[in-house]
Amino acid sequence: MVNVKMVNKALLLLLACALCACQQKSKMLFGHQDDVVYSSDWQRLADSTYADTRSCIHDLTGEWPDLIGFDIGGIELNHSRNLDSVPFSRMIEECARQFERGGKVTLSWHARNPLTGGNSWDTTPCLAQVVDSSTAVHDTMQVWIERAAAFVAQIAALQTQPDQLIVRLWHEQSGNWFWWGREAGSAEDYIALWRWTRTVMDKQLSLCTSLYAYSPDKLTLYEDTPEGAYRETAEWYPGDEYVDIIGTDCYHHGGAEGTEDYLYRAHRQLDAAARLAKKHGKRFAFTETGCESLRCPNWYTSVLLPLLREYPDIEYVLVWRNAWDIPTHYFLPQPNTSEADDFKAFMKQM
Ligand code: BMA
Repeated sequence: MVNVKMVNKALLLLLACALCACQQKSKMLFGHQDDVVYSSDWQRLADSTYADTRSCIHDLTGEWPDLIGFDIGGIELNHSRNLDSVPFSRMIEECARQFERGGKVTLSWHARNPLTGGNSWDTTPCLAQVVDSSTAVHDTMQVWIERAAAFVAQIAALQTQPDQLIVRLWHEQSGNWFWWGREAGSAEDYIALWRWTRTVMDKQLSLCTSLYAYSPDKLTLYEDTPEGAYRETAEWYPGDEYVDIIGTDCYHHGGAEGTEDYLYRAHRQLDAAARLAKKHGKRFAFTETGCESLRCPNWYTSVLLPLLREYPDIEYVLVWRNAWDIPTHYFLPQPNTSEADDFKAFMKQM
């Protein structure tokens, strides 16, 4: 005879597990670029030890960040510091600490223009040459990708848990501000660059693993409809074998008056990325966002939070850096300000 009590107990257990799984799934991670190396009024930019680690998010909330973003721009030239003066040795130390705490790291790469040697924003066209294996620019790029891959491999090897490292390659290609942007070459060339980069990285990472993220920005190539946005997002997609996470980058400009425009673009882009992610069975993220100088009051609780609530499948959201070198270029508030209270309230409700 079936013991009713036991069946009830088993059902309750199942329900508890299901609830638990739901709760785990809905835990969206929050990240900040360069969170532990500087803020607008402090710097930890020496090649030093763990002892003086500090974090913008920890200063605000008392908690260590779920996710930290770092940029490896400069590694291609064997520089000792990245384009924002973060020593690569320091980056490695901070990644190790972050992984030990159980957190995640996302890497981006503002690589220089391999044709001119100018920075990422030097849009002198070069993409077709870069992917043409008969050119000298291709040879340069091969060396650059190998250097980047060797550095990424060092970081990947520090992971203490699966899926702690996310490498976001050739981001914001839908814009026209980087040399790999959509005006600089065809979707075919962009995809070739992406696949080549990932292939070299995979080889150097060997047994270590990383997740790879694809993240367009503004979508203006086709008609301003959900279909047009999706078409552009899908056209530059490097392919299922190469991409693990599909996301988008979208910023709030123009203070409170810019809210409507931000939400409009964010919806378009998030909808397109979510649709592509679903279709291809990929993870989904809000790979970069923010409101510079927090010019829109209570931005975190009044603009970002309601937006995120509409997209429970977003795995993580990353806001950009609190630059030590540009006073107005910050995306997290300073502690002890009204905006800090807003951010704390946001983090509690995330
Ligand atoms: C940009 C700005 C730049 C910075 C670059 C790489 O969005 O923050 O000042 O050099 O990212 O971090």
